[in-house]
Amino acid sequence: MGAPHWHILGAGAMGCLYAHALQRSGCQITLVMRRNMQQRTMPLVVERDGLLSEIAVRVITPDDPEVISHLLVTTKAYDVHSAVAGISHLLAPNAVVLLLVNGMGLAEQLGAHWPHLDIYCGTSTEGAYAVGGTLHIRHAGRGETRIGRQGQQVPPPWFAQWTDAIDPCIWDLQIVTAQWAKLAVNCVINPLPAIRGCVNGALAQRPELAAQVATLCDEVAHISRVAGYAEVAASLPQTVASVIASTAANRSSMLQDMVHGRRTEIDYITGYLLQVADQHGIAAVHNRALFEAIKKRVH
Ligand code: KPL
Repeated sequence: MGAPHWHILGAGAMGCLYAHALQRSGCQITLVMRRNMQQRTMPLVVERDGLLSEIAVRVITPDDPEVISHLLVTTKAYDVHSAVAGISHLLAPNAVVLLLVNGMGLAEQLGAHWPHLDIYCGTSTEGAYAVGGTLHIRHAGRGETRIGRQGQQVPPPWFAQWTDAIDPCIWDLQIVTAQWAKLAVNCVINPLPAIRGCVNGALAQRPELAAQVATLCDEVAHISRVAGYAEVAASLPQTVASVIASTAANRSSMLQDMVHGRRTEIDYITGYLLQVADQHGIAAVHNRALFEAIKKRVH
């Protein structure tokens, strides 16, 4: 069997990063863009350590006659459902759908709506952001990609191509725990700099912010423990400290969304945490206050 043809929905920084890596490793890649897009190929540029690498990537729109067998979704969490609905007529029966998006619970929502789809989840700690130009991104920090489906021990055949293309790419038997670990870090690091308008590094440098980080970590760790993620809870303060250090100069994605007047992913990050807290009767006052403060600014 040849390398699968991946269609990518969501040509933001992460979508471009994966498109570039997969195409360079020999996969056929197509970006699914908006209906008014005229071009059929586009240059995609990835900047890494000051070096530019450009590829030409194929582009289609939902109006094109196409059958999608493997779909990578890298949209914002709140766009997943409507974006998949917009191309559902192109999906092969039993198409593979890999969700590499923030937040949790989205695979279950898609599965309930489209039970025939073969859905997998992933989470990534790669750092990348758009630098102007339509498909031009800068790789800001090396991380890892974890992919899995809760309870599935053996990776599907297509996963081999991912390990060739992405270094490191890990088949995670506990993908839900990996997603929760990312969500827990995001609950602390994403909204706080968004409200304070600072880079991530300020959370360690400014004493009042460091104190808030500690309070949030305690609360998120408590919810994590009660929800069954004791290991995530135990290492949360160290994980948060190391993510702050490795992304010190970065502006969190939520801050960038707020600066550009865009909707944020707060409902899928802190909002999801609060749903779990509610299920367990935990007040989560600090996360709730942050959630409400973000909701007041945009949305
Ligand atoms: O993933 C991130 C984001 O900005 O979305 C963090 C971990 C907060 C790093 O900036």
